[in-house]
Amino acid sequence: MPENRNYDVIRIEELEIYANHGVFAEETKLGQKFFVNAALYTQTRCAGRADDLALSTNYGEVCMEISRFLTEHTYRLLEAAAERLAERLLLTFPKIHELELEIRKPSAPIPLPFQSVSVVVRRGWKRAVIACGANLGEKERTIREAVDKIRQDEKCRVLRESALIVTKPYGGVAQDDFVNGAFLIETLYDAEELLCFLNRLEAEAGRQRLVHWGPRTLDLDIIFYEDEIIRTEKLTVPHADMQNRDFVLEPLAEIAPEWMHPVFHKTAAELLERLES
Ligand code: A4P
Ligand code: MG
Repeated sequence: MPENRNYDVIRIEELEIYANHGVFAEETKLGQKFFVNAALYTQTRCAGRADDLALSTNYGEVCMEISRFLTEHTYRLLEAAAERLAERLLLTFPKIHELELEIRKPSAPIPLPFQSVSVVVRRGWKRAVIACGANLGEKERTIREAVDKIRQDEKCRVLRESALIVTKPYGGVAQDDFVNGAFLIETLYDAEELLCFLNRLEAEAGRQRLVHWGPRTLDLDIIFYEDEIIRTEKLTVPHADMQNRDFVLEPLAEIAPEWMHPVFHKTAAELLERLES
């Protein structure tokens, strides 16, 4: 974890679309030709074995969606067109795990001889583990409501949920017992966007930040985000203290025992075993 699946590719080449993207007024008024190339990373084995389109992604429908999207919208930048189109395709076609998308603009207003300019983006569903904790109010219900909200967000899919466990407070602040758990998700948010989304859910649950490590209605921490190592002012991933917390490692080992910690190079199950010994 993240699973090292071997993805197959469905490729679309040089799909021609007449649309109105550009910075200049003439471009948005008159329009011009764009060409789209896409590599859709997916698994085709089942569809291939069964010879059944219902088990695959229909490239005809993908082409129609690309055409519809690029003609219905007007963006100043190719970057914006590519970003939004990539998101639309990932949300519309659930079997596409990741995609590479190129939008080419051979008639861009450049007063020099050139063949084409293009923007290429690679976007996809990312795996993350979120740990949750609550020790104020209706703890279990607050956590279950938060997981439901995550499930309802179109940019998140909840893949696995651990059991919720009751734990003694850790960190030296005298307070009520906690309920803790963890869940495995796939998301289109990057790590910072995911943190913002989780902070919003904490606020909606009535979270007030009064005492560091103190009582809270809801705490949602990012434990892992793919195998990324992030150290910014706002975010430390993997979570900085996870290796010392049985209330994180126990649920984590239940839902993702093989997930390799990218700094310690130990699996979740090994980290739990080391803490318990
Ligand atoms: N932040 C940095 N990295 C992350 C990350 N990976 N995930 C930043 C989430 N947030 C991250 O957190 C402070 C800031 O950490 C955030 O604004 C974010 O930018 P906070 O939740 O606002 O403040 P806090 O609760 O005082 O700190 P923290 O670190 O979330 O608390 P902990 O470390 O989660 O500890 N005992 C038991 N048994 N069970 C518990 O769940 N929880 C705590 C809180 C103490 N004792 C506990 C439990
Ligand atoms: Mg937190």
